[in-house]
Amino acid sequence: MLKIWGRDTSSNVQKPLWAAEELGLSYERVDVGGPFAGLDKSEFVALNPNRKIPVIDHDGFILWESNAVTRYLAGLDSTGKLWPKAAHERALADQWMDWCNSHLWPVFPIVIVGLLRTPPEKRDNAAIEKANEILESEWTVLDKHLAKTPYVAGESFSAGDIPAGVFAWRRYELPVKRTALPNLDAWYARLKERPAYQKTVMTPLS
Ligand SMILES: N[C@@H](CCC(=O)N[C@@H](CS)C(=O)NCC(=O)O)C(=O)O
Repeated sequence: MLKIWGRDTSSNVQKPLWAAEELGLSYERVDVGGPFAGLDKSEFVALNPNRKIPVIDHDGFILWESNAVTRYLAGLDSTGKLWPKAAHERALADQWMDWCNSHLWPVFPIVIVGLLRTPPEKRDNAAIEKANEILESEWTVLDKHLAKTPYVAGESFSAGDIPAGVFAWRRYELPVKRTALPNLDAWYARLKERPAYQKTVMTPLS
């Protein structure tokens, strides 16, 4: 039995949800975090002492950190559908997952919280604009990589596309200034064709 804790509007929760849907895993999701709160409850802290979502319980095995969870789920499938069998492809998938945590995640909340959760009169527009400029220059790095292969790890979609794909939905949906990045556009168009992406990520932002 797979249980996933976390509100489905969270970018980090959408990563394992998307992976689970790609693999056709059955799971139960528990709403916690954001408007549902509950992260400070002792039962939740016992699962994740960091008080963050997502967390999973897979037959009693508890795991947190969205990328680790996504990799774990991907690894459950022995056919390599999401976790490539070739070492260099796996390493590239890993690289781009870590890239999201190091380059996108530290900055994204400034834009998300600023544009979605702050009333216009209280917004720090200069900070939002600056954060968006940083993000655009980060996306340029992925755009250059995607000039070589259709997906981050090579010819096939993999778990490596999941974190960046979750943030790409936000990049294209938010009312921000976007640089022309044709390779990123083409990759994003490919992701949007995936039913699992449509179901778990292409949902209203909040
Ligand atoms: N590095 C962690 C970050 C987890 C994180 O910050 N999650 C956010 C949601 S995206 C959270 O728990 N926020 C509190 C809330 O939603 O109430 C991961 O990737 O899992």
